[in-house]
Amino acid sequence: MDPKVKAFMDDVIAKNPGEKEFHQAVMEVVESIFPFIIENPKYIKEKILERMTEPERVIMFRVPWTDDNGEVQINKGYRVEMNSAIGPYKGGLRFHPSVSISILKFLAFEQVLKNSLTSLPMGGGKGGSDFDPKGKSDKEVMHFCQSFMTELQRHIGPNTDVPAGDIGVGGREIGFLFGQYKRLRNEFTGVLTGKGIQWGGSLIRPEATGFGVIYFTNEMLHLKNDSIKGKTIAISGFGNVAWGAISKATELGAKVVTISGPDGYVYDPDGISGEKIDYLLYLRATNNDIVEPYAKKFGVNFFEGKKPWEQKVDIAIPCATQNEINAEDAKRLIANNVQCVTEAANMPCTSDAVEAFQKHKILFAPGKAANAGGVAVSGLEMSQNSMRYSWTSEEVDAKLHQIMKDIHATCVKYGKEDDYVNYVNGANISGFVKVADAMLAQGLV
Ligand code: NDP
Ligand code: 2IT
Repeated sequence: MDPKVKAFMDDVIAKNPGEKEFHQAVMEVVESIFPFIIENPKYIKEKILERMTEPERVIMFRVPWTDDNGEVQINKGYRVEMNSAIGPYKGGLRFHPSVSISILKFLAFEQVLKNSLTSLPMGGGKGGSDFDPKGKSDKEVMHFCQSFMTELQRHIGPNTDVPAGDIGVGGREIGFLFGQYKRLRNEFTGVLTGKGIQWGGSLIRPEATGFGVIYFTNEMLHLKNDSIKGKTIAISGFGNVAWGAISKATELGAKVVTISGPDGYVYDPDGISGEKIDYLLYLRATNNDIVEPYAKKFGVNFFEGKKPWEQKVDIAIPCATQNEINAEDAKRLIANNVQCVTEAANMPCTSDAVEAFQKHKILFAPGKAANAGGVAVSGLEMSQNSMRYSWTSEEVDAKLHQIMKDIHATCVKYGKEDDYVNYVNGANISGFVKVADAMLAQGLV
């Protein structure tokens, strides 16, 4: 490792002890942009990287609520307002028992660069709670969301900070959060995205992340005079992002053969299409946890406690959570001649897995580029709210498609190496430049 990178990372680790996901995310970015920064000393002189790795503000709060048995429950609530150089803080809320300040800082840091890549004026933030929506009644989720928003509302606003969904936060939770914000503030504004379409939401927002992932994958393949049509795909997870990616991949003629949950994965050799995609939504809405019922219903194999990366596929698209593809998984995928790996989740590949894919010249798309379609359509939702107007599905989808093509082109511009596109470098450098230049222009704030 370059001694300057090491010194920088030692400092980040000393200042943020124990936050291993945050260290991992920063390291990945710093390693890839350092050669560029060295050539542009203005960023070093003004300590742009040091400033970008320190959140502008972190809010932590208590979330008390009462469960259906009348028992008092206490959760932790957070919002990391990472960077507002190019727009209001923007990024999702995650409700999952694993949520910690380290995970939210890594997500917020990634979000800053991702939002910059969309070309829309959005800064970066992330928030959430260690609350686990699994097994909770609608009433319990509502009580939790109302308590969470009672505190969060004083820190956010349509021109300040605009949260959205992430793991464990979908349409139901956004509804409860929005209702409470509106009641407390007495204003109907675009303070959250991912709203229902009857009350200010954007068409295509639920599908946007998954659609964008597939548009990006197709762009990478087009550059190789190939396309997604006829390809076999392994997907992990079975949440919002997985659903959108499966729908679009199938529409474009690819075959998705796996989905997974905490219980294991399902292998469906005929491909997940038609009523099977609808069944995913049903499964999510009803048991919200395991995928095994899919295998039983459609008479296919279920592999308990295993990950889908052991199957032979052309494309792998991790759609669940961070660090779900490790070096061992990468080795198997490579041995099975995987052509392309697209990160749909945030940081689903460990650093050594990424290194292995790049070493073998496999098309590899980092999450901050490939999954930017979700937040991009959130940005379009903000525009529609400001205009008090709504675009049709076709209009939003066309804008999303163009944004994904543009992100791909930018990554190629900044990441092209002789016969390979290093999409990690491309995304990190191009995401960084816009934010860094805005920070320089705005002085030491
Ligand atoms: P959902 O809650 O809809 O689905 C999450 C999926 O991941 C579920 O299948 C869930 O299974 C699984 N999962 C979550 N945590 C873990 C864990 N610790 N171990 C194993 N499996 C886990 O979330 P989304 O689909 O919205 O998000 C999926 C990923 O995509 C996340 O990384 C998110 O940050 C990222 N993302 C989401 C965007 C969006 O617009 N929603 C935009 C860009 C990225 P289970 O719940 O059964 O544990
Ligand atoms: O990780 C992400 O980009 C998201 N969860 C979406 C954020 C948003 O504001 O739509």
